[in-house]
Amino acid sequence: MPDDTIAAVATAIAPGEGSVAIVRLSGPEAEAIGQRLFVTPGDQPWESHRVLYGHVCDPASGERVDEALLLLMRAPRSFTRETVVEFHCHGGLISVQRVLELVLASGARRALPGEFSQRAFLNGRLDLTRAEAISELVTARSRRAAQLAMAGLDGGMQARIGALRERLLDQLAELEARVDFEEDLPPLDGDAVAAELAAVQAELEQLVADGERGQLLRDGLRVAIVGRPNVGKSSLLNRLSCTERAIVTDLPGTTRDLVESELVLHGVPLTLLDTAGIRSTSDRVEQIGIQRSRSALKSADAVLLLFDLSVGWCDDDAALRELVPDGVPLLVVGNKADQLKADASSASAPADVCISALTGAGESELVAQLLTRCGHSDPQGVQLALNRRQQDLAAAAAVSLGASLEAARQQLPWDFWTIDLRAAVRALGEITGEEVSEAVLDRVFSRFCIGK
Ligand SMILES: Nc1nc2c(ncn2[C@@H]2O[C@H](COP(=O)(O)OP(=O)(O)OP(=O)(O)O)[C@@H](O)[C@H]2O)c(=O)[nH]1
Ligand SMILES: [Mg+2]
Repeated sequence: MPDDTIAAVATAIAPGEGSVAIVRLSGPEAEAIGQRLFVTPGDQPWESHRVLYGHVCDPASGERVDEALLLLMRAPRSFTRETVVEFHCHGGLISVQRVLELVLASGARRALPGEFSQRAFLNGRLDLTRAEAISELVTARSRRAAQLAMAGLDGGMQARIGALRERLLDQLAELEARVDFEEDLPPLDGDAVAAELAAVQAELEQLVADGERGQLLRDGLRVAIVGRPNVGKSSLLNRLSCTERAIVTDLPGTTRDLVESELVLHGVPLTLLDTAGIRSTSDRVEQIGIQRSRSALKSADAVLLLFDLSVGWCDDDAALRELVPDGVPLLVVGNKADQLKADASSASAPADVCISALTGAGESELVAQLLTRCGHSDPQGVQLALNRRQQDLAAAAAVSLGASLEAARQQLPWDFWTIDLRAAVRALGEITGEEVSEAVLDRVFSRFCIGK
């Protein structure tokens, strides 16, 4: 168990923003440090789970550094199950940093990312899936991602994985007993064991597939809008993001640099990239912009290739389509449908969807097709989603179960079944945190933000 006291600013740090900032301490010295630095007027009792009003003062000079509230939560009734002290200071950068410096000068150590949560885990306050869910909630970029994180925080993942692990442990116990005391025990029905292992394996595979869809809600997508000059790329970016983010003119070559916009479509966080129209040009600045368009096209998670319906699909559009890497979802979008003459339907031939960035026609069809191509077909379908780490472990467990089932199929002795079954149990225990090494824990928590 850690025996030192850690401290960090627990709230977001951004210049000039936020009205309250919290400096959080956890550990055996937290209360003593709080008493040393906090001066309270009047007769306020220093009690746990009470808010005190006062000033944070520099004990060396007596200078008042900030007016603040202090919250003391004595062990074990705190997030970390250690004694926690929080200074609720005025927001802004300078005074909060000074409060933290005083706390550090009084004997606390700067907390590593996720170290408060790591202590909560080590002290049995949280299981690993809940701890990870907290981090996911903090970093969620869409409401759906936050809902998934909350499902994990409510213990849904722990219960689900824990139950599967229990089922495997039951089978493992039966098998191991037969390895040692076969003749003293009633015979074991190998088919029933194999059926149970196969059922757990199927559930794990389903969880991995759901996790893949959940990943989209967590990580979001980078979508590049590319096309020849003047086809309406910037107009589309502005329409989808409901802002006048990018400059639009009727001059080809208006956009010279990448323009990014963050938005959420059907729960999926998107970074939309408007790019310079691709053509051959002697303009130096435009050439550099076009180079950036080409790299955006190659590195994006998905590409919207725009062309102008009033001009029609041409060889240059076709050449651009060739640049999109294999396997990257691509949607060919005909724009300026409002200018398309009724008798010119051939112009729209290669288009997956026709829109007008000017009027908004076709926009919802475009969004629906884009998300479908990126694998987001049923936004409400995923209720629980494993993160990457958990997915890898669940997939490894499913593979181990496959090996056990193979031993079953070949009717090998019981101890051959148990080897891989034990590996599967261990992998699930690594998800829930019941069987996890310190190195893995350090890696998991280091991805958290500081102060969490
Ligand atoms: N009629 C019509 N005009 C459009 C539509 N979309 C864009 N435009 C016009 O087309 C012109 C070019 O639009 P932009 O959005 O600047 O085109 P772009 O593809 O970003 O052009 P570059 O930045 O030069 O590559 C502007 O005059 C827009 O108003 C549309 O759907 N219908
Ligand atoms: Mg543009």
